[in-house]
This record gives sequence, C-alpha cells and structure tokens, in this order.
Amino acid sequence: MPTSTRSLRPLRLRRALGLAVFAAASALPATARGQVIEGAGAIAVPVDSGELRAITDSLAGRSGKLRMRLFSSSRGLTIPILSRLFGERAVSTPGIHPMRDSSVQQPVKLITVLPFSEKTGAKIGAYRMGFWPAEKKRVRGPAYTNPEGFIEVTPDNVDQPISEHFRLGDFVTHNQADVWPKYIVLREELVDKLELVLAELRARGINTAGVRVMSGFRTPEYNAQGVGPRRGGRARDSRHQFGDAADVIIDSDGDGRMDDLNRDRKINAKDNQVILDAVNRVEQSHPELVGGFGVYRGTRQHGPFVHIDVRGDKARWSGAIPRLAKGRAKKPVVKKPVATSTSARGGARPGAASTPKAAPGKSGK
Ligand SMILES: [Ca+2]
Ligand SMILES: [Ca+2]
Repeated sequence: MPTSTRSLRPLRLRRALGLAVFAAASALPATARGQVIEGAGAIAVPVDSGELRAITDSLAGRSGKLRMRLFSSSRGLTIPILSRLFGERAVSTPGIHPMRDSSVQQPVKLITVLPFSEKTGAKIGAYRMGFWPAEKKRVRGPAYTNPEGFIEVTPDNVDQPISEHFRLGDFVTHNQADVWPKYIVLREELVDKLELVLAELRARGINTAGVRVMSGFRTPEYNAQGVGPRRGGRARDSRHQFGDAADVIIDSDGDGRMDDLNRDRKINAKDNQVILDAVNRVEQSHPELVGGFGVYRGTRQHGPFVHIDVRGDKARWSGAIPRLAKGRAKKPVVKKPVATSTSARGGARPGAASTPKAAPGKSGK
C-alpha cells in the first residue's frame, strides 16, 4: 500500500516499491513523479519521445545493462507508466512481457513475478522449494522476510538475457534438472551490481566476457542440504535463498577456473582481491547496493571464486569451504576476515556463506 510504505525502513521501501517503479518514476518531472507513486492509476502520465527515451534508459538500471525489470502486482499499486510501456495485462499477469513500443532501441522486458502465495506447502507445481526462514517464524531482520514472488523459468525462457552478461538460467538452483517449470527468486539490484562490477573490471583492462555464475538462487530445500561445516559450509539463512547473492568467477580464457586477473601468472586469492577492489568502488558510488563479499580459495575440487550480494549492509570475509574427501569433511579453514559486518542481521559468516556444488562452467541448469 502506498501510504504504509512511508513508514518502512529504506531497504524495505526499495523492496516494496521495486526499482522498476523508481526507475520509471525518477525519469519523470518532480510533479509527475509524485503522481506516479501517490496517484496510483488515477492519472495518465504523458510520455513524449524524449521522456520515453529517458524512462527506457532508466529502466536499464544504474549499469545501463539490465534487459529485464521485475514487478510484483501483489504490491497493490497500479503504475500508469508501466501499463503504458508494457500493456495493462502485463502488470497483472505473471510472466515476461516485451515493451509495446517496438521503436525503443534497447528494449527492456518486464517480469511480473508469480506471487509468493502461489507456493503450496514446500512446492510450486512439481518444483520443490522448501520453506523460507520466515515461514518457520525465523526473521532476523527486514532482509529476511519472505520473497515477494518467483520468476517462472521454462525451456523457452531459460536463455533469455536478464542483463548484458547474465541470463535467467544462470540463477537457477542446481538440482531438479528434469522438473519444469523451475522457479527462481532474484533481485535486480544484484544483477545491476554484478554488471557495475564487471564494468569496473573492464575499465582496468580485464576481459569480463567469461563471467560465470557458479551458484545464484538456491531454494531453501537445496540450501539446507549444505548447511554446516560438515555438509558444505552453507549458511542456514544464506542470502542465496533471497535471490540477492551470487558466487562468480571470471573465466574468459575458458579453462573453467578464475582468470589471472592481476597478471602475476598465478591463480590465487590475489585475483579475488582485484574483484573486491571493484566491488568497493561500486559500493562507494552506489551505497544502496552495499552488501557482502566473500573470497574463497581454490581447492582440488574448484578454483577460487567470490561471493557477491546486496544484503543491504557491508560484510566482508575470506575463507575456504571444506575439502570433501572420501565422504568426510574437514572443518572450514577460515582466514582472517577483511572486515566484519556490524549489522544486527549478523549476515556475515566467515567461511560459511556459500558453496557451489557445480563445477565451474556448469552454472545455471
Ligand atoms: Ca580461466
Ligand atoms: Ca593472479
């Protein structure tokens, strides 16, 4: 409800209204901006070609690289500008909707998410999700409430780009390979941040074409299978369940491991540091995208990788996931944290935030 959102905390406000609304609204004159949020459907927002261009540019996100924007009809808002761009039916019908105006040079699609209420028990249709922490009455803070909804991923849309470098399939949980449709939770702030980090790396001469998501969204059920140092080192309330975390590598030479980003002819934690430097620069420029960053050393099973999220407060850690050998796991090796979060959410758990199950290069499916 538009009136109640005024009292929510900034993070909650962003999540409640969604960046699509902000992006569209922020491109309008101040008077129209107020009308869009408060006038909810009662007005027709005039859009000339200049304004349309400004709005569509804004829909491409801070990075300018987004190709889809998320919208939840369950917010109870009617957004005239979205209806105008994508059609009345698009804002009320879950699915992926193209822009109606085919003259837009870099069109952005609208994803209207399937409301969280469509989940029945632990499943949506035949796809197993499990239960979010809030469904178990465990809410550590505003960032740990139930997701607003789900993106339905089908064989037809799994390869659709959600931004310049990422497609929907990159964020799908690594199990239930034969079950369709699949469902993911994804926050576009994460994708926007990843694109901004890549832009920072490219500005320093690094080829980012081979960026790979090793682990994006994880269903609570899948995440629970790896919780604890002896089972995979995942955090119980991992941000991956909320669609705002990704474990990534830059592998533009295609050997399945992190590239030599600092050009010292070694592949090690120093290459992760190059990405951390880029993340720090992005968070400095865009404080609203602040979040967690974890660096993980390579093991025999995988090379080094990094975890990036937009949890809403700063967290840094460095560690290694447990080495699994002959069915037994050692305790995670935790290196000294770079810095730790002071948030009441207690989000950072050194060495226990993420564990990609798939080998590099097998992301997505
Ligand atoms: Ca490589
Ligand atoms: Ca190196």
